[in-house]
Amino acid sequence: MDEKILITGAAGQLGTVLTEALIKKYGPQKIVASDINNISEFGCNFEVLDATDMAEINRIVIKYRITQIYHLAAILSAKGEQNPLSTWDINQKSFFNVLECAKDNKLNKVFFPSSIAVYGNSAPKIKTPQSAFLNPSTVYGMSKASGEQWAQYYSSKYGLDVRSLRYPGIIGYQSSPGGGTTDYAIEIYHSAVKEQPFVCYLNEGTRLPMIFIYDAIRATLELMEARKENLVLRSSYNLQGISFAPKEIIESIKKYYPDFNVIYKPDFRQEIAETWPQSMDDTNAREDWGWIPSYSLADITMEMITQIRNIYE
Ligand code: AKB
Repeated sequence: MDEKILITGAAGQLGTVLTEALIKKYGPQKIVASDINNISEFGCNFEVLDATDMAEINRIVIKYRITQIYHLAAILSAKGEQNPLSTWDINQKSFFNVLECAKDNKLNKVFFPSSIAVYGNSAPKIKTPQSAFLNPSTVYGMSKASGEQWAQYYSSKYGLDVRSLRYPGIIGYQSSPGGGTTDYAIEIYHSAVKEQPFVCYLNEGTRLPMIFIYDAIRATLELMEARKENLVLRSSYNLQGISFAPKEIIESIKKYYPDFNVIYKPDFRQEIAETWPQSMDDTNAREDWGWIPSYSLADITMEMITQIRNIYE
C-alpha cells in the first residue's frame, strides 16, 4: 500500500524525531510535516497548520492524498493548567477534526498519543494496570482520557483504524521540552553539561515512568506496523520504559559530573506528579505487538550527556 503521511505538531519534542524516522522509513516525498509554527527545516513537504482548523486539515489531506495521520499537536500537562479552557478546546477540537477528516476521507490509520496523565489518584501507583480507573488530575489528562474513548468509538462505530500509546515522560536531546510535568528529566542534563546548578521542581523521591526518545519512536512505529487483528485495545496501550525519581537521575549524572549541584524547589508540578503512576503495567503492549523497552537509566544518561555536549561544543 502506497502510504502518504501527515504529522501534526511535527516541531514538538516527539514530532521532531518521529518525522525524521518516518522520512527514513517512507522517503521524504511520502511525508507531510505540519506545525502551527513555520519551521521549514524538515527534509520533506511542510505546511503551517493550526489543527483546530478543520478546513485546513481537509485541504492538506486532499492536496497530498494523505492516507495516515499522526496527530501529535496538543498542549501538555503543566502548560495546560495555566489556561484550562483553551487547553481543553485545542486538544479536543484538533482530535475531533482529525477523526472526522480520517473517517470522511477513508484514511487507513490514525495515531493518537495518550499519556500516563490519564491516571489520577484512584489508580494503583505501582505497575498501574491497563484497566485501572481513570480520574485525571489535569485538563491535559482529561483531554487524553476522553480522546481515548473517542478513538475507541470511531474504531467500533466507523471501523477507523486508530492506534494509541499512553506515553510516559519522553527524554530526548533533539528539541526542547514543551510544558510537561516530566520536562525536568531533560532540563537536568542541559544544566549538568553546562556545569550549572539545577533547580528541580519535583521532590527528590518523586518517581515517574519515563522512556528514551528512541524507545518511544520504536514503540510508535511497531504499534503502527502491527497486524490490525492483533490489536485488542482500541483506546490506548500502557507503555513502560523505565521509572526513576530525581535523586536517581542525579546519581547517574554524578558519574560524569561529581560536583553537580541540585536545589529542590517543588512547585505546582509536584502536585500533578503525585497523582500519576510510578510505573505502568504494559503487559497488553508486550502481548499484542511484542513491546520490549531497551534503554536503561545508565544508557539514557550516557546518550544524553554525549549528545548535549555536542550541541554546546
Ligand atoms: C507531560 O509531562 O505532560 C508529558 C506526559 C507525561 O504526557 N510529558
